[in-house]
Amino acid sequence: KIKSLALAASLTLAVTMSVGAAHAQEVKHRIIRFGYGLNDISNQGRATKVFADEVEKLSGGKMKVRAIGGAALGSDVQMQQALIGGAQEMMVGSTATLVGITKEMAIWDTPFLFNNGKEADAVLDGPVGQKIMDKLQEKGLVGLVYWENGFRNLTNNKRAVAKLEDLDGIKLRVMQNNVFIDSFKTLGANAVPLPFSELFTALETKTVDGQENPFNTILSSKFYEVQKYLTVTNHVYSPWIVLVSKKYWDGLSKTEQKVLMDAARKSRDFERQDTRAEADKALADLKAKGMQINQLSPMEANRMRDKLSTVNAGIAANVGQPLWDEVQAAVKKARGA
Ligand code: KDG
Repeated sequence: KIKSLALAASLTLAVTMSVGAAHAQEVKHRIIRFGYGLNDISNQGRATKVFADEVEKLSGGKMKVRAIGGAALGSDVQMQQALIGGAQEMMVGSTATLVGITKEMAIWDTPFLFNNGKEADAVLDGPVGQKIMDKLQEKGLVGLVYWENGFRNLTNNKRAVAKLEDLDGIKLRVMQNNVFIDSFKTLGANAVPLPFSELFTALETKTVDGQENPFNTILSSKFYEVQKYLTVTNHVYSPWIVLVSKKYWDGLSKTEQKVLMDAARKSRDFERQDTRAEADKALADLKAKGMQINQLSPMEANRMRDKLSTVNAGIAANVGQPLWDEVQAAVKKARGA
């Protein structure tokens, strides 16, 4: 009797396990709405296409990514809420727009945190980058990978910004994020938070005088049509982050999750290369389009950096000193110091 009970138990176990395993490996027909803010011809659009193609390939054509650019599904903040609620499956957007959900994301807004892409990759893809990404889960979002938005530079219509004082009174659109608002207020500009989707019109109608974004975006979003001066400031490195709705993610099989993760990694590697190649020649392109370009002198960059040290203290207080220290240590390590 005991023997048959044990047999029944082990049979039940075997059946449960194989059903579980089948379920874990199952790949269903799925349509994934993947939203982003820039247009299709941007670096964001190109990498989304790589992601979509890879998902289709890895899933044997069962999982299809519907890429929806140009903020047609809403601004970053609106899409994040749709993901949390389960009304949209995926998106890519700025980490800066996530700070209202996960305050630790503000660490990536630290002015002059990274000197180059290599440092950014090492820290973002390393343990502390993962730790910050994982904090999104308790808020209903799953971060897969960081992409490169890039080093941000300043454009405006008022004057060439050669020194700190030239920023005085310039009405500058910033992302909807306190660190950006504080940073530019500290530097003397009149910082106006606006979603990216409203930026071109705000520049065109002169609601704001200027904005700051990587060369790639100034080019792909045609800001050169409505902005005269470009100052190479490289004042902060912006990451993008590829997100999945946690509600959606939790309903996927292990195999389906792996398809998304593998495709995200592939898109990340493509995106960083593509973005850097474009950034390398974008300045010449922007000049050819008629923008007047100047470099911020190292002395003026240092004056900005000094002024912004109060902002750094605020970020450290907000995210917690231990996390701040961890990121600083990771940067140091990436620098080989
Ligand atoms: O959806 C647009 C975003 O990806 C955003 O990151 C672009 O850097 C950006 C900005 O200035 O809003």
